[in-house]
Amino acid sequence: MTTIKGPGAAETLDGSGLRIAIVHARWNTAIIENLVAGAKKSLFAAGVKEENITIQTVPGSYELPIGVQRQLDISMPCFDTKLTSPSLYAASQVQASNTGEGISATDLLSSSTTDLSKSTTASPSPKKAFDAIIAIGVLIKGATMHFEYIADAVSHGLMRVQLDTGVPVIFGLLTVLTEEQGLERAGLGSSGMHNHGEDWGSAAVELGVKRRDWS
Ligand code: DLZ
Repeated sequence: MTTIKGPGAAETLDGSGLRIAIVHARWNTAIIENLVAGAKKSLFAAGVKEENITIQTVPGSYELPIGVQRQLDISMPCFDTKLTSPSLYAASQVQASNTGEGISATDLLSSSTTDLSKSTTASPSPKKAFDAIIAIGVLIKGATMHFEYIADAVSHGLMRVQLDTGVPVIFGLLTVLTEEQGLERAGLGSSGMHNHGEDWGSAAVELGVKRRDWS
């Protein structure tokens, strides 16, 4: 059966210079593994090099936002988890672009020599090592409200990380009512539904390339 759902055709993009991180939960591993494989398939098809793909795991989907944020922490010297304020982060970016060096937000606060009023340009730091991050998890609804709370928290957490840092975070969280729905969306069902991980890999390439253009 044909369907109108899906992202539509995108231009062919060259991902050969991109660095992509995948952070995935381990709950519902059989489904997760295929979703990760699908994402990697699309990354490779776009030319992303294996050595430029970092894979990190967390126990469950609830840990995805902190897992993603920590990937960015280690790649962005000017981002300090003690100070997650976007405005302070932006200020540290200004400082970094003026001095040519990364500076932690903590340094920024404690430094008596920092004078942000002299800063006129706010170009993005070149120190963000990842062009995009794919967060992958599978939440299967149970008998309690657990599912709703985690789905809501993870959605907002991942959005917050990407808007606070400017690094695209691809939403690879399946929120399914049954195990079968999860298997179907990982390309493991009998209906012939495609592996949604492939869409997420393509989205990471598109956003990674576009983010460089937007910078
Ligand atoms: C506890 C739990 C449950 C019941 N179900 C899922 C699930 O379907 N998918 C998932 O990714 N994680 C689940 N978890 C684990 C939580 O996400 C989290 O790892 C724990 O509550 C510890 O913080």
